[in-house]
Amino acid sequence: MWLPCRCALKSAAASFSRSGVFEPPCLNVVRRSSGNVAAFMPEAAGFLGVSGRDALQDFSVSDGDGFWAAVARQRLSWIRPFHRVQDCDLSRGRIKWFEGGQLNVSVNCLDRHVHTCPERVALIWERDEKGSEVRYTYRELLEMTCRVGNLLRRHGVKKGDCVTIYMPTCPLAVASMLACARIGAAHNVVFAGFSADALAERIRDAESSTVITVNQGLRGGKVTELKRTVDAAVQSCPSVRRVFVAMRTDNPVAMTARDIPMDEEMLKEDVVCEPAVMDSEDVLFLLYTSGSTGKPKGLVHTQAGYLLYAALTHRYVFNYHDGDVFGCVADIGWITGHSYAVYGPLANGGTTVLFESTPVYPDPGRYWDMVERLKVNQFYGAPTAIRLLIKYGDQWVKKYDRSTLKTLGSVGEPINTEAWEWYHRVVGEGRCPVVDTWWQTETGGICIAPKPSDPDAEIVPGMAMRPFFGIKPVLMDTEGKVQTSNNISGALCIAQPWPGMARTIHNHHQRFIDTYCQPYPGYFFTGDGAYRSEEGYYQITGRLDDVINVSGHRIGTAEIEDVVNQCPSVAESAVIGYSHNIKGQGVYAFVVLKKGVNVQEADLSKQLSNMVSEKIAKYACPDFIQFVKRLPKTRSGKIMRRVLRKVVECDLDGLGDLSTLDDPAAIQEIIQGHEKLLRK
Ligand code: 6R9
Repeated sequence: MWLPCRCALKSAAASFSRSGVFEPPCLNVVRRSSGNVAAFMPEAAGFLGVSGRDALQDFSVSDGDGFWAAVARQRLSWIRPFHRVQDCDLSRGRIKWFEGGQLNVSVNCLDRHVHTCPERVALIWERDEKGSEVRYTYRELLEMTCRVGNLLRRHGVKKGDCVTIYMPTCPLAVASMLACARIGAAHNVVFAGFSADALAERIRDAESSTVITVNQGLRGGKVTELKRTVDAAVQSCPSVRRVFVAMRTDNPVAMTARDIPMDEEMLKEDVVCEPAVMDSEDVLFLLYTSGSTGKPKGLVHTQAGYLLYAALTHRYVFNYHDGDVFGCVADIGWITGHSYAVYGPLANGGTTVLFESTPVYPDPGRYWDMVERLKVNQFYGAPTAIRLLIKYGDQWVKKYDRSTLKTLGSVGEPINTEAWEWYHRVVGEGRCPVVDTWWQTETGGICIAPKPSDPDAEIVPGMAMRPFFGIKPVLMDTEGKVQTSNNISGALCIAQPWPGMARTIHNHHQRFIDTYCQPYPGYFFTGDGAYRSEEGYYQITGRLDDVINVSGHRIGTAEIEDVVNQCPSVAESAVIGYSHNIKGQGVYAFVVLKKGVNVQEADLSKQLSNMVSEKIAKYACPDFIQFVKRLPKTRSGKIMRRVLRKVVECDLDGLGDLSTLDDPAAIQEIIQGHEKLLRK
């Protein structure tokens, strides 16, 4: 694997950022003082009459253009200034920010920091092997990025192409993302836990002709054959012309004519790479996520708006300051890794941790050992890991010095009160604010979180609470009307566009409109339900569609059903989520066999699990498979998932109105079968 080279031959930083065309970055510096708001947020210095965080939030929503223009001018470095802040029409799915503006995202994340502080650490790679972390300075990361950029260019990757990255969380993966941004290609990072079929589907949909991978992955001490998975995937991807293979372990792998040894070839490249001039609305990346159909959606994020939103939320939700070490333990294959392990921290000139391992490897003290060793100031993780660690006891936490911690973050799923309290009391010694951050792949960055808020403002356990700047959440009733009162639940929508939101679904703009813009015309529909408390705080109650959340990973029930239904013995299936005490939600599959099929249920269960793991990923495998004679359906043939959910939750009193059921006897059989399965 590419390691930092400690001797710089020449400066790789693009020199045009010194030309005076754009304002030099001046982060965390108060230029003009205008009351306490400017001390808190320098970008707000010009907002006359705005004092206090609440007033700033109000201003950011009521004068969104004024707010975002000021922030965009000051926080990003532009090659050419934008002439229009936004041109959006949510009802038509038209979202454009900072039109006329030109910039390069990699210059914003690297070159400008190399000019001011080349030797500052950009990345700390917390490798799977504990205690072997590697640091990369901004200069080194820029050089690595430039080499990858030149390599991609030399092999014909052009502006507008899409490069699929199938790699573990490591510096070369970050450099690959930034190299794409440098030369104007979009990246499509696919989580390295996805199977060959899932990877192939994403490569094909993204129309990638280039893939970047490693020989093998290493996670929790276990080797995964990533190159072999890519080999299998590209068999069904005729568009793929080249596969770059970097070496994460020392074990050689079979190379084909299509494969290019990446580390070796990078050595031949120059450390200077001319950045492409990009329009604000050019594509920065695609990221696939599950929806309520069987086909994952390639959400599209663009350059300026995404970067600005990731940077601003990183700075203010976590109260990140220069010199802090930011520890987001998410994999780069998810949006959290994109926004808070890579783009947000790097745009802010921060030091960010890349965590390659698991919370329990080599033992359940791994996170806190890392916090002590790397002197982590902000720790950002998932409730599922917290719940897992609670089971191992406090001693694994207390063994390590956590005095550097200032803020603790949670993301991916609702955090239950017990987990929140433990995180706050044991991990944070009761002195670190816990920020439960709600957001989605679609939103690009955090939309609701307890911070920023006044230092003494309350934080309620298990609640995301307050909208971020520029975010106006609304709750809709069943008729699609905005509910204005408090102490009420509804479908969570966002009433006005914000720079970080996804622009479309790759090649399926109509699906984007249908999913997010049509359900409540004029509003962005999140797919989540939420409750607004008496005090006006938001609490997310969960998905309203057929998407479940397993260990913080989204998966559409339809995707799992599609795989199960491919089994020749299966007539049909229904997959639902149920409450699981560690994973948040588990997967429960009801399966109807074809007539005349005579198989051992245990064997078939194993076969179906293997199929899900091979076609999607391990985390999507059902925890329970119940074979049933028929599924409860309405007379029009719709599976009544509501009823199945109640059976699995053992809430038989809550089965509700069964009068629309085609065959009420089906339910009795299902209840009995469920009880039998639990007794096993
Ligand atoms: C960032 C991320 C998004 C879905 C989202 C919601 C759930 C995320 C949450 C949360 C309750 C939180 N979710 N954060 N639910 N509280 N703090 O996770 O993106 O993978 O796209 O998932 O996750 O249901 O709609 P993504």
